[in-house]
Amino acid sequence: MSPDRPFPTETRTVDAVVVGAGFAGLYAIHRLRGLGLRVLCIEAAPDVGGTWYWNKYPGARCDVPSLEYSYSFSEELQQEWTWSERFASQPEILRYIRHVAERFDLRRDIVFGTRVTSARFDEARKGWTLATDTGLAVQARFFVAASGCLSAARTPDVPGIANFKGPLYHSGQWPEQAVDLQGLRVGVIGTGSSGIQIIPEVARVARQVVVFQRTPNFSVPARNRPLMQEEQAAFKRDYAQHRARARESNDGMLGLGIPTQPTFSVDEAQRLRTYDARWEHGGAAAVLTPYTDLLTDRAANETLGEFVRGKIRATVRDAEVADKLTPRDHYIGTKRLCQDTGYYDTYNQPHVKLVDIRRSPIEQVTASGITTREGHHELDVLVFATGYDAVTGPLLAMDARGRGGLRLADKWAEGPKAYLGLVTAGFPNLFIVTGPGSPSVKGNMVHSIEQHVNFIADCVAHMQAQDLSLLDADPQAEDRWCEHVREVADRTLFPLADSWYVGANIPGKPRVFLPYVGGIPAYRKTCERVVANGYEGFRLQ
Ligand code: N01
Repeated sequence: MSPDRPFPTETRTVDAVVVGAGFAGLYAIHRLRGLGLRVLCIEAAPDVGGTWYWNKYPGARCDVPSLEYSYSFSEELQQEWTWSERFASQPEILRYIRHVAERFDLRRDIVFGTRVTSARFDEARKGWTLATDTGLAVQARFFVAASGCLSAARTPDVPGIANFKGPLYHSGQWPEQAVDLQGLRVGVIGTGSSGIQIIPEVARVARQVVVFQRTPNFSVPARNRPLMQEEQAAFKRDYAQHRARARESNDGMLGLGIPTQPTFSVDEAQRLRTYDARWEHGGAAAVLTPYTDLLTDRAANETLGEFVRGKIRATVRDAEVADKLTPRDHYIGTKRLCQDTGYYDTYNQPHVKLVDIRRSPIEQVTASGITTREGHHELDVLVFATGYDAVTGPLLAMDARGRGGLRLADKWAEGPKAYLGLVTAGFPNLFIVTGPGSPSVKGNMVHSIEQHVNFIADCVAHMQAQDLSLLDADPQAEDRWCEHVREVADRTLFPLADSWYVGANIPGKPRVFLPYVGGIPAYRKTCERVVANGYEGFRLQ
């Protein structure tokens, strides 16, 4: 027996096993318990929080407004919790999630510090057996994978990495204990959303910061600020209406309203005034949504891309550095648009250095730093903000085997297939929360999580009421859905970018556009139609 698959020392039998105790897993426990099911949740971390437990890096903050990035299922909860800032910081979101876990008494059904090592479907028992790295085995009729979309952190295999003498951190596995970077020389690899949040914060305390950038990214100011008491109270008075309105937008967020005009329906002067106003308002959602066609029309997109490039040039004093920071390889918004506080300005500080590793690639990590083609950088600490094996990575890591021993990794060898991003044919009674082919990362995650968990709980309730024990996807319905997801993506500029949305950041990962970009309202209507038609596309018995 391999060390990561110890013999079971304890076997527990429940009705539903949930993997992950982040936003998705916690709500799944709550809903499934409400149906009278015995539920057990398995969580790798020592606490609840998921993404918001692991991403404790300096500057970690949500890019969805806090009043919207929160559960809507309980009116009391949304009324009683007070947010302190427009965009909540990681510690505040973690406090909120802990509060939810206490308030709904969820912890008693969670085992912490336990990682799933395998999941097997058993035809005779019509259920799943999950093995874990602690020896705990769990048998359950239903398996709910709430393991997150951005939870499989990836540290690239840079030559010599093991030789580095100082500490090395990944943004998504930040240690529990405070990391003191005061007076140190810090190397940061990666300039995605995480790197762009980390770099200004590290620059506040470090003696020197060296940023190793492979691809420049677009970023827009967050314009975070404290939330005024009266503003919050006013929002809460109409909470239900705000939530309902947000559900009608493609990304599940209020933003500045749903766009109605195409880009070239207004003249350039008017357009620039609009872009400027949104830049001043702050937030990626506001900047990306003034016009209907910014993510479908190349020329329209370029007007916004060029506007942001102009902002970079106007902010960064050294023209050569500004040029290195200017993205030209993708259409704005086709990689997740970053949102920052003082990112570009950070490069005006004399102790912050930008190394373009496309021009001067990293040759190796040594005991004392990083050597690129152009020279050696002495460093005390390395920070990897190098991203994730997104969406499919956490699911494949559980080594799920469905009917006839079919491995999920084999079924998905050419790319993931899932009906509505919720279920995958051949893996009965397995539900995926925000899986591939659902809106998931293309909008307000908390909204999509609630919608998926409600769908799952309603489906389980339907099975209970009808005395059904097995649910699977019809492979043809699954194929049609995957084709639809692809077609919808192909009508946009998204698939053109080498982003994690298509798996381009993971060597060898099949290039498949992972989320559904048809918008949250269209997706929700499809789910509602599926249910109204007696779970069309599902096989229930
Ligand atoms: O990861 P990323 P992230 N050598 O994959 C670089 C969410 N999020 O953790 O572009 C050198 O976006 C890579 O370079 P390149 C959000 O959805 C949200 O930053 O592949 N560099 C890139 O610069 C986000 O999109 C917030 O050329 C290497 C970076 O590392 C998602 O999480 C905050 C490399 C990775 O960027 C992931 O963001 C944080 C190598 N071998 C995260 N490999 C909010 O604001 C990779 N890179 C809410």
